[in-house]
Amino acid sequence: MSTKKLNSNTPTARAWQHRAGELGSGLPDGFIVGTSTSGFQVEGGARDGGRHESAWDAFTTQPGRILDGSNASVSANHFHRQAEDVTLLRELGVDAYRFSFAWPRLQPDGRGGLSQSGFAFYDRLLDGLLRAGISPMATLFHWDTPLELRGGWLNRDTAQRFGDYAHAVGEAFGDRIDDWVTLNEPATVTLGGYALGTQAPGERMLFGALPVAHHLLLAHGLAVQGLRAADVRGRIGIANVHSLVQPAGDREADAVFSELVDVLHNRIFADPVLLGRYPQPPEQFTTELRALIEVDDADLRTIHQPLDFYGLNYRGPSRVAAGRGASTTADGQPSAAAHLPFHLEPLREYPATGSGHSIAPEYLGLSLAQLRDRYGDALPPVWITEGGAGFPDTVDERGAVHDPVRIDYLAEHLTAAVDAVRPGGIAEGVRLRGYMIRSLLDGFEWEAGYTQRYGLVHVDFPTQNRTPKSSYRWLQRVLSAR
Ligand code: IFM
Repeated sequence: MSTKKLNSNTPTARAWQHRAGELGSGLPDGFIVGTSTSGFQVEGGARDGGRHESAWDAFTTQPGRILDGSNASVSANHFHRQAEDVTLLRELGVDAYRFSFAWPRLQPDGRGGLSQSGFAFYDRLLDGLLRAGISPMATLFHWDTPLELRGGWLNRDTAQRFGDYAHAVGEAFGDRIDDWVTLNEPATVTLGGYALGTQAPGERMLFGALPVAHHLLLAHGLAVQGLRAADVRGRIGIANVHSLVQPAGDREADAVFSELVDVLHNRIFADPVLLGRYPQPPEQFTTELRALIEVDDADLRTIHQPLDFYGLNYRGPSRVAAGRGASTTADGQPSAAAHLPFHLEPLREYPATGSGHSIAPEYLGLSLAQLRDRYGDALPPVWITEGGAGFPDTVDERGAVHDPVRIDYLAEHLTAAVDAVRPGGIAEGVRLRGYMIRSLLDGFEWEAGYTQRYGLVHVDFPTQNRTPKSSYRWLQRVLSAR
């Protein structure tokens, strides 16, 4: 059996399109539904208003790094079209919108005061959202590290710079933001950016990347302190990507590597934040993980700040097998992952999105249950801070985008999340606040360039025309049926 990658217009028999009202009326009272984007992925406006370069701008100039050779200098041009995009959000009927402040737009060199033009852009966005009755959730760091910060996240000083930036942004916007996310997916930055080199800045340090994880976590703690010192009125949390990890077979080595991947992908980013300590790695790997085991207790105290919520970004489960894999980079070269003594295997029993993530909604409930079981009372209320599906998408001859598979995906994941936390559900006890659908708009999908689209709204990049997909119309009906 091989994994079947779907396109969003693959015919589906599941007919969620017709059951929007049923889904909407079944959502619990007060359950918040929003959409999310991130600055680098949708804003464009690369040089407008004095935005300086980020590590991702530099990465996109390196040959072979981005699947279609593209960059994000225009992308969905949200920088110039924010008013139209807020109208799309209002007409969609969402309760909340998650966006990210682009660090090099607000603080071009990663230090010093906030730029006036950067401030003006987000000031208008926030006013527009509030006028439309949409609750803003703001992420402080969604991967666009200012290039001026030499050494990026290998340099401990970047954490200090981030704490200062958080404080300045908190002072500027703290009266208007309901929810603050310090970091988006420090695991992806560490693993993709520094361990494997598939993402910016492209380092291939394998276990040598672990200090990056520590500096990011320190940055999180300093940012929470910075926001609280700025007396922001909103709630504060972090968005971590969690993947339930299981061994591919019943060999002892599969189990050991599976535990290692769980530590590297999930637990080193959640345990210190929620419990104030790094996890114990499988004993075979204590040498590789020494950089974390031997950290100063004072750092752990900084990282372990009281949080108002915990964000779960969900893509799907992972299956781990012992032995080297045949992993390649965007341009088909062997990736650093090919040097590891284990590899990830696809879950062949599930179909996959165009981006290759298993469509396995039951694992969303299982991930919530795992968080509850691991962290118990230390787990604050939870948000699904990202959940959505990327496909190439197809525009039909009338200019419409029919994406029934995305509708199924969203319906089944929303249902799985809500059902999991109901009385008697597998994750009963988790206080689930809401679900942020990725994404409002198609945009720059990192190393995949523009080959995968996540939007509820299609963006024709040459003309910048926005066309709501059938998933947008479907979600409109779900939300109005509440
Ligand atoms: O688009 C990204 C997002 O920026 C971070 N989480 C994963 C998404 C899909 O790859």
